[in-house]
Amino acid sequence: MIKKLPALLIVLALVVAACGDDDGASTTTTEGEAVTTTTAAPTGQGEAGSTLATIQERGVLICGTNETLPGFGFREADGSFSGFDVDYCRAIAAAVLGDATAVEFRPLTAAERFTALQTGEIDVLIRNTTWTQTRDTTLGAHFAPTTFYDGQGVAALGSKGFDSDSTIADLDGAIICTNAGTTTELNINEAIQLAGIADNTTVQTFEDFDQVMNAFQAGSCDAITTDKSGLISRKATAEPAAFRDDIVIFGVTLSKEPLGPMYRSDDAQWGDIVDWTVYTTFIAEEKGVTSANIDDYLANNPDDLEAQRLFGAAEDELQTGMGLSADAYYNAIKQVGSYEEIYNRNLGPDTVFNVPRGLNSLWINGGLFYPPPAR
Ligand SMILES: N[C@@H](CCC(=O)N[C@@H](CS)C(=O)NCC(=O)O)C(=O)O
Repeated sequence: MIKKLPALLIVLALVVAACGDDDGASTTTTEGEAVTTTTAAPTGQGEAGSTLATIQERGVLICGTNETLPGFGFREADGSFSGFDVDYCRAIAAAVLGDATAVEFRPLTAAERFTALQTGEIDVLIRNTTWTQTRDTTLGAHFAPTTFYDGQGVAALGSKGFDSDSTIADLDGAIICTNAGTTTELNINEAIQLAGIADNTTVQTFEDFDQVMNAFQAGSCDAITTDKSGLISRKATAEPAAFRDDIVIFGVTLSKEPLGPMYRSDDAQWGDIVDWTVYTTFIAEEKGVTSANIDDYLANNPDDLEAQRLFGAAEDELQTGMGLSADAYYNAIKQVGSYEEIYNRNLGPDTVFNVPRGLNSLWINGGLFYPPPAR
């Protein structure tokens, strides 16, 4: 009990900070992130190494995610969750619990997400979250390898004279809308200043992106801005078709937005487990291993010692040393799939989004994914 008291005080300090109340010790950035010099220690699970034990005891992974971003994190009409980020929650559950369905999805807005991670309300945050220096160094958290390389974009309506060649300077006098608690908000404010249009131009923020889209559709916003993946997702699912077809995404990219899972930094074992779940999806794609062929692959490729180790079929496997079962990453691939499968299922050519792989390709295909060797 005595041991728990400081943790409680830290939680309270973070909650106060997240609500924007500057008490001198803690401050919030315009992203709504709790930034504190003395209370950044993670508070959720206490002892290092205990996240895994907590999840195993609970029998369920609690994954913070989006519920309003089709293709990444979305709550379907029947209450189920879908999306690229959601599948990474499932892959971690498969690795840790042997069951990709053992996940409780906790929908979070951008402004809520970091407090939920810090207080231990969630085990991991996978919600189109950009890896930045502030978030990496002041929130008591770390990032897993990037799963989606993105960049910030802007969209407006063709009927108002915009097209894909439009620039930030063309937004002089406009109302530009986005959601609060994001890197987006910071980047757009910098961009309008650099374009010399800040005096005339308004950046308006909303709690979530559904509100942004509603205001855009109602004509209260001249332009919207967020990660380009988000713009593609929102355009593809906008109704009615006349509005959807009128939305144009500018060619310009305002920033780098490397998106990936985020976890508390007090528990290195947990961080390794999440990191290697991500690497395993890359390695599986490198080898052409899929959920459908993994058993045949292991049976037919006894000389691929790396695969035999990573998927738990060899004596010198490394997963048990990480606190997992030997077949942890076999389960992740068997039940959820390789990076390519996760990508195609949610964003690929057969989906309404059809997002080109671009930077989100393996190094052997000209992209940025270069997983370390599993040895
Ligand atoms: N990647 C950026 C932006 C994340 C973000 O919140 N994006 C918006 C638009 S793609 C979103 O997810 N909106 C859904 C919501 O807030 O409910 C960040 O980490 O700050």
